[in-house]
Amino acid sequence: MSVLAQIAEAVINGDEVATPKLIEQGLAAGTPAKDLLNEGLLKGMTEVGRRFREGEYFVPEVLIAAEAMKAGTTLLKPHLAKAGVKPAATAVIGTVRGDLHDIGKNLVATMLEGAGFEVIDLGVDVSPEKFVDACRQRPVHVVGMSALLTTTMPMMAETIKLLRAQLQPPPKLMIGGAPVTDEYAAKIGADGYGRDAATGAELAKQLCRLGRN
Ligand code: B1M
Repeated sequence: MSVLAQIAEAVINGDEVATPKLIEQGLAAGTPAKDLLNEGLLKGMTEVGRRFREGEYFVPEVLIAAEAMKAGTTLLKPHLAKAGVKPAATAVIGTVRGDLHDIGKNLVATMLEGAGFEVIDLGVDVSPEKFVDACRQRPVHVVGMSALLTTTMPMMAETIKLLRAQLQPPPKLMIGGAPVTDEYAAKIGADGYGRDAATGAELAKQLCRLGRN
């Protein structure tokens, strides 16, 4: 098995020890950092996303795979920067004001990274103004809002309203979280709704017109 296939496999298996070792091995053998990222780590994470979407993997497996991917990307980052490899697009993500749930949001952030996005994670209890500020500091392609409470869902509507009023043109706007639906997304003027972390990342790619893996 090639080192790239082994890296993908290590991420799929959530092997936090083997993943960075294999990245080191690949770098030592002269494999371009970009290939180690795209054909190794991201390929593995795409498969994790597929398994999660199809019910073969559950939250713990995804979290463990995310740790393995993080161990690999930490090692790879300086090499990617040296090689001038830039993320395909930038995503800002956060749990909206009044809401402290972040397990799902963190999974979406991981899947977005796994899909090649640079992710600016604003954390929890994020005000509409903070979302706007984050988009003013850099070019942002997509903003993701998460809400787990029926009482904080209307905050997504307020955030969307402010983002659309303050940013011309506004980034693509997507929402998600257990109580959220497609109908609600349409009602409040979001560009889309992600049912889970994997479909959220796929949606972000579609909204930013990045190719499907
Ligand atoms: Co809270 N809580 N909680 N809680 N909590 C719920 C959500 C609840 C349904 C429990 C219940 O009553 N059955 C209920 C909400 C009821 C409602 O509004 N209808 C509830 C409540 C009431 C509360 C408090 C008000 C309780 C209290 O204090 N009286 C309080 C509110 C605090 C606040 O936010 N201001 C509260 C507090 C907490 C804890 C802090 C204890 C903890 C959160 C810890 C944390 O997140 N760091 C917590 C937890 C853990 C839950 C449950 C048990 C689990 C949520 C979770 O992490 N699920 C939850 C009940 C349940 O769902 N079984 C509950 C796993 C996670 C992977 O799924 O977040 O749905 P989820 O994310 C999914 C998708 O929704 C989607 O992808 C993810 C992965 O597939 N997704 C996106 C999420 N965001 C997305 C964004 C996208 C796309 C997809 O694009 C941007």
